[in-house]
Amino acid sequence: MQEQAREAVSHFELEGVTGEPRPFGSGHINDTFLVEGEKRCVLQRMNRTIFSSPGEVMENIVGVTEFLKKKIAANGGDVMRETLTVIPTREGKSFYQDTQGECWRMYYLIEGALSYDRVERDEDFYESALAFGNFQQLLADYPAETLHETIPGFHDTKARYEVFLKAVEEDVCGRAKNAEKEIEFFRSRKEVACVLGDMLKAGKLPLRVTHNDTKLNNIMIDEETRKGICVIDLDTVMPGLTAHDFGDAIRFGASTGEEDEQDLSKVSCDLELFRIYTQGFLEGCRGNLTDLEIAMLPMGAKVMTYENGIRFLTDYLKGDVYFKIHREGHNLDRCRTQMKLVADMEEKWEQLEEIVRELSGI
Ligand code: ADP
Ligand code: GN1
Ligand code: MG
Repeated sequence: MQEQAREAVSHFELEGVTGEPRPFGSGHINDTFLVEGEKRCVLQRMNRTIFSSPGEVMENIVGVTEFLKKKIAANGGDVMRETLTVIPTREGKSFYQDTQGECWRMYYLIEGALSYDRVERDEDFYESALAFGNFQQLLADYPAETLHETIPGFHDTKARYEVFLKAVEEDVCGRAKNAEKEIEFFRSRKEVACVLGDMLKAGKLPLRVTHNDTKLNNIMIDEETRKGICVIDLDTVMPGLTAHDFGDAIRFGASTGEEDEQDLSKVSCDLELFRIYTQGFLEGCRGNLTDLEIAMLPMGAKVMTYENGIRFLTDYLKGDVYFKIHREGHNLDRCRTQMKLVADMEEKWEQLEEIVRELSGI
């Protein structure tokens, strides 16, 4: 891939590149490289199994980043650091397709900022919540109808549950026997898959322009000011639910263990981190959430953890075709941490609801 990465770089409107593209970051989806030069950049080979229409993904990203740049400028912010900048190809396109059909894109590196795979400082988690809440507010008047659905039914948990059942039934790799308890765990809670989708269908929850992948490592924290300076990984910006954005951030960042921790005694939902994120997120949303949206925040955490659990399990059963894995059984390990978190949230349910009530005043 190295050779192709180097070749791809030469097609972008960029001077003074030095050295080789180097693997970078820890995302599960795209192949990311750091490119050194006069201005450091990030090169990504987009995952074309997952994103079947890369042109549509890039149209969304160009639209959203240009929109954000106008708002950032109007607020006196730094347009080069507070959102991504798509570097065009020499032909003026937003991505380059190589002879093998692989699609490559480039952004300027957000300098002086880091993304974290776990919460190292509580304040960082609070700042990430402010930034994701603010991101949603900045996009509140984005023309949602112009956004392509880059992954159909991305957070349609009910549809994902059906896909999971089918994977169990087909059992193409003969792995279901290794995951009987896990399969039963999600089956016995199948109502979780419908709660938010049903409320949306009934018109009780508003559809907003959301990020849909609010993992802590999808935000850049400024090394000096420690502010959540830039929201990245914009592949799945689409209409969605506030509870999904809140919930995904909680399932990843408020866990006391890593997403793939094998020692489950280390994994639980930290109430203090839950409180800190809730506070930051509500502040970032600046009072623009409905009471029901706020009341559904704990449910968002549970649903997103359940959803990721069945996604990891489905991928394990299908032979690890979606998420990148780095060891045997990696997706099963990830599935187990999500189960542990769902069970822990169930135990702490009253407390999660109480924290939200207390901080929001609903
Ligand atoms: P994936 O979809 O695979 O998660 P991301 O777009 O999130 O891909 O990129 C993976 C990682 O690369 C991020 O978590 C972040 O650490 C780093 N990264 C991506 N884009 C930038 C950027 N413009 N500036 C700095 N770091 C970046
Ligand atoms: C993927 O792209 P990344 O690594 O930030 C996935 C998310 C999952 C997450 C689990 C497009 O996020 O939906 O919640 O892994 N992104 C996509 O860690 O499927
Ligand atoms: Mg990412």
